[in-house]
Amino acid sequence: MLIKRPSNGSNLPFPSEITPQEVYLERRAFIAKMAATAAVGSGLWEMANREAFAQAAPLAKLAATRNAALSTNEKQTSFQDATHYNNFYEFGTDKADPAENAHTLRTRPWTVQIEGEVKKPMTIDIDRLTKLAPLEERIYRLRCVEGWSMVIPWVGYSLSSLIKQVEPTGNARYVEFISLADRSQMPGVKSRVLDWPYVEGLRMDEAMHPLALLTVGMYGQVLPNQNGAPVRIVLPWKYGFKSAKSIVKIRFVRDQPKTAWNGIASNEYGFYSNVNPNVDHPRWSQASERRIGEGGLFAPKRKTLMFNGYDEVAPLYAGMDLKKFF
Ligand SMILES: Nc1nc2c(c(=O)[nH]1)N[C@H]1C(S)=C(S)[C@@H](COP(=O)(O)O)O[C@H]1N2
Ligand SMILES: [Mo]
Repeated sequence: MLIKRPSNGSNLPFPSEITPQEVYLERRAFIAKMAATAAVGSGLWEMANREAFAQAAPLAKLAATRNAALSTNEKQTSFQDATHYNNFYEFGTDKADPAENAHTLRTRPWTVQIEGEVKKPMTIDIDRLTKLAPLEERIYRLRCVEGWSMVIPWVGYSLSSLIKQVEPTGNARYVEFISLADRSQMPGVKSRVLDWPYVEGLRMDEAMHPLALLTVGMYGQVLPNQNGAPVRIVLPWKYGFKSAKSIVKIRFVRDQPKTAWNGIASNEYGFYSNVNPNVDHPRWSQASERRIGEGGLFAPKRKTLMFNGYDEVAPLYAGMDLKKFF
């Protein structure tokens, strides 16, 4: 995510400062090699090794049935790319920061508090939440507002399954997702780049759409910390920032919630944030995108599709001016 250098003194990049992923990954590999060379024969070598092992810790497997009807056949992004090119500002603003820093996130014990306009509010343990409905694997495209996309086999179930259990009242018109914001586990929360906690939201009918996925895993395993463990949302027809990570609270409300990115730059990030090639970001075009891992620096960009290609959500926005409600 990119915003103007805000008046609050944070220092986010301008688009011209975005490093293409391939250059970026090569540069990091080079730096790592140099560091390893320098470290041989010193105590640093042992430290570097320990780090490598810590990152290789296996993630628990998660059995799920593929939902072919809701899955794309496109080539999947590699696990390596999907876990090393992330946006998770609680762990830093650099694409590699979450992979480097998110090992300090403690995902057990973990509870999600469900509150607000519901008949059955509850605080549910993550292990119970995971078993609330049969787990499905869904291969979704996810496009970041910055102009890149990935194809990831997510594991979870429709958010609607959870919503039905808590029985929203007639006053529930929107739902808010609130991420953990704990300075002791998340080094990025010290920075004032966003107003913490990270908050996102949906209109109720969007939240009830079968594509909205309550997500607990990817690539047949539990979520890696950098991808939003232990539970996040994935909304494939919206820009990636709507898909809040490491959720601790789900709140049903009457009024449209104030969301994190909209709060910091409302002219750039609207509430709806549907992928839309016809509505440019004020500072860059949204007409095309780069598929992460695809063909190096000079690979042609792909055309961005309306609703990221998920046409089945179109009825949710019938009659709305999507230039106004961007
Ligand atoms: N809590 C929280 N959720 C977040 C973000 C964040 O910074 N914090 N970044 C968002 C953005 S901009 C994107 S593109 C996706 C990236 O998800 P991925 O790293 O799993 O691909 O997470 C979204 N969810
Ligand atoms: Mo994003």
